[in-house]
Amino acid sequence: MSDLLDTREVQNLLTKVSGLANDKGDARVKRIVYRVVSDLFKTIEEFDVQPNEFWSAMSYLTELGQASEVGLLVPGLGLETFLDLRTDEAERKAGIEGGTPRTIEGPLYVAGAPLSKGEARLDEGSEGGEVLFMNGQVRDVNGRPVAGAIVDVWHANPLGGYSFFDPSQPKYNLRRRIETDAEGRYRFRTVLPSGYACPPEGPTQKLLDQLGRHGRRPAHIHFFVTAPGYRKLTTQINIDGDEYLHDDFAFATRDGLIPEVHRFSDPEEQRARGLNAPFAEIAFDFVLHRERANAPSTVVTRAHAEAA
Ligand code: MBD
Ligand code: FE
Repeated sequence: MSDLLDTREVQNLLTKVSGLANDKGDARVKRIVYRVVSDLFKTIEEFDVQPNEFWSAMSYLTELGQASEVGLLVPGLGLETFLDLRTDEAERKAGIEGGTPRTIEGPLYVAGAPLSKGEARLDEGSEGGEVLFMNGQVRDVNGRPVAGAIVDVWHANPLGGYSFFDPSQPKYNLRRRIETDAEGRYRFRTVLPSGYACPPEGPTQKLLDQLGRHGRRPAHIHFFVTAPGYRKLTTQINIDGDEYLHDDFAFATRDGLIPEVHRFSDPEEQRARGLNAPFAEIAFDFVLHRERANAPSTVVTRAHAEAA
């Protein structure tokens, strides 16, 4: 590689750029900016990046922000999964083991969904698709039920679209918060989601195309599970059988998060649930860890929409 990076001129430039030559500002930010800009300089050198290529990358970043797809490219590049792997490692070091595996939040959570006790219906009956009943228990690692936990659930409709981001859906469609009952139980009725596909004309898919990758996710259901005194669990379950189950562009599929889907095609069983078509049922329990001081909090502060 060239010696340009090692010249006094470039080294002085980096020092001044990152504010390391002054005594104001934030020391951690300065060190991180120094590293990131230095690494960019190195990349430009190593690949002999030409000005046209550089400015095309800057246009790309602008477009990514304008299309509100930063939160989509981040999981697509494995960055959100890497943050999870780091949290997993920190927990292992703190002696936290077992419990329901975490996986990424993704970009499509909306705060403030309707709250109910014990049970909820997530759809308004206008979705089509196959009815899904899901139920389970929130427990601690010692098997004790956690009453009063909040199961905050959100998922896509049978077309793979999420309410709020898809303005054709009702407010908070397929988004609810359910408080567990005295036995730590929750249950809900909804419709089976379909997998998600990145907007085909968007900047995320544009980069994925250049990487020879698709932008598809298997069908999945997201959860935040919280309870006072417990570590917040951010996770998802996948719908078994999906062709993208182990080929997720967002790298969120994990062992332990693919519950069995029970199918009910017997008309008697359908009638008993007030239905006249085959339906599906999933049982899934969430196991939480108690909060503790020696591990970083799992409460992640990030910008969320709130339905108007
Ligand atoms: C999703 O539904 C999702 O969960 C992620 C991580 C990325 C894009 C769409
Ligand atoms: Fe999702």
